[in-house]
Amino acid sequence: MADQNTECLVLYSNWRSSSAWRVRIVLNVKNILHDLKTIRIAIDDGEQLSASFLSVNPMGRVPALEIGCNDVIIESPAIMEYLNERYPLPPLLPVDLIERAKVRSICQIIISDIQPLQNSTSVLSKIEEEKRQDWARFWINKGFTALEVVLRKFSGRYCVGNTVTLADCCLAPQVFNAKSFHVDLGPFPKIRQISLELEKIPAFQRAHPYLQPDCPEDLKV
Ligand SMILES: N[C@@H](CCC(=O)N[C@@H](CS)C(=O)NCC(=O)O)C(=O)O
Repeated sequence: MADQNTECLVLYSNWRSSSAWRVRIVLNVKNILHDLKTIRIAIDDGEQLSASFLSVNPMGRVPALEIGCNDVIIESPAIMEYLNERYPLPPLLPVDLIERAKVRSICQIIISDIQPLQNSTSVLSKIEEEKRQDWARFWINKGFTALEVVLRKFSGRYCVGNTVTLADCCLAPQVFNAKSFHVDLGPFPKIRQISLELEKIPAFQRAHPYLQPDCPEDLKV
């Protein structure tokens, strides 16, 4: 597919951010030309807290998408939906309204009910260091337990039916996070099966943290 851009896009990203990773997948699936600005995230002195980045996203979080000279969109669901509407091919939401709602339900389980509790630097920093892993594992397990039930009803080859959707763009990074926190994926066969399918897709592969320019050299592939 040819690049479909008519506007200049800059994604503020971080190699390890699963929220930015969702958006990177959407950009890749749709072959949308863009530049990356990488933001170094750290608890106390990260670039996400700098005045210049706070002027881009007052929440101090990635991702943010700059569009041309005047517009910035923050929050990954808003960015993904914008890209899906602005660059319709291939569509990442089904036509059928119920199917669309199913996709958005899965996105929200991950975006609202799992990721913020386990991956946001500012949240984990409020928990004693030795308790952070257990905390993260607890919330991922809770979310994945529900997600496994939902996927048993909704999924085909991918999260909803047999076509890649925004739900898949959210699932792949969340499975990576689960593995980094050593969550036992044994009880989640559907999640594992879909994740294996997603790993085969080049657009998903190219968005992987270990291929990002700001990934530490010892992890780069
Ligand atoms: N609701 C936001 C969450 C973004 C988010 O949590 N980003 C994390 C990285 S995955 C971040 O920038 N954390 C910096 C911090 O918490 O200070 C979205 O979906 O875009």
